[in-house]
Amino acid sequence: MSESLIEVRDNAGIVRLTINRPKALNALNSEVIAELERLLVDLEGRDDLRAVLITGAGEKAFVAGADITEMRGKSPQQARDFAGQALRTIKRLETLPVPVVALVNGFCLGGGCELALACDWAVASDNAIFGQPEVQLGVIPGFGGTQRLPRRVGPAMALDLVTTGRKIDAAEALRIGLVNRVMTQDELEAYADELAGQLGGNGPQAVRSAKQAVHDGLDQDLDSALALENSLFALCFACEEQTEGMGAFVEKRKPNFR
Ligand code: CO8
Repeated sequence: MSESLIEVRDNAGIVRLTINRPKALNALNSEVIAELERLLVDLEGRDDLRAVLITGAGEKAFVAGADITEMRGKSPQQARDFAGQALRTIKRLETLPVPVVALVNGFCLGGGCELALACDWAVASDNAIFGQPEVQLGVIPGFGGTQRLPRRVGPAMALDLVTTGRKIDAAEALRIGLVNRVMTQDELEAYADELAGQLGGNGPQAVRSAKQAVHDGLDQDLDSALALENSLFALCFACEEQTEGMGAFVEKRKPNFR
């Protein structure tokens, strides 16, 4: 039986997806993207989902980009379709209702960097290398990089990276805000458990609402976004979680969120 292109591990609703093409440094071809989309459609419908972690197989690469061998012979229309499939899939990842975190365990280039940018945050191993080198191949980022990178690191730094195609190390990625934390490969491996511990004690619906407030609010002017927060905050008081969470505080016990 052929090995799955994406391995799935589920620890009490903390789902870890591992892109599994280590021989091609986990490059994204249309099969990987289609499998990722199928998995995400399943995850979208799960009420017990708490977080999604995405990483690459092996110790060398997160994802070294879109698959250049597959892309090189495409016509403009085929390129548009291929990028369209990836854009749709990456958007599904971004809009999952729970925190989505990239565990960047090595090369994170081109489409790999664009995948990481669609995650709510990223943590990187100290050997990780980032970049949008598409101009060196005669193209531009096509999986959202020209739009999400400036929103994450600001337009000047994004333009530096997408026009020079230069690669940066984990320390620089941390400095410019592309990743939240840098750790060793071993620590990165343990991060899923750490996250399970951190999220496990929180109200699951509150975590979802917090993500929704940040994401939806960023697309709005400040006054509308503050009104959105106010509505979502009020809605918490219609949930059992708020009764349990605040009740537990007053009774000096740990909350038991269901
Ligand atoms: N696509 C296909 N195969 C790849 C890719 C890739 N992106 N990256 C690495 N591989 C393969 C190599 O060809 C090699 O295969 P083989 O063993 O069969 O020769 C294997 O992975 C190992 O790679 P290397 O031998 O090159 O390993 P090195 O340690 O020497 O180098 C690098 C590692 C620096 C990461 C190097 O592999 C590299 O530069 N890779 C390409 C990085 C890149 O340019 N990425 C951007 C791709 S373009 C993109 O993502 C655009 C997205 C938008 C597309 C729009 C749709 C049309």
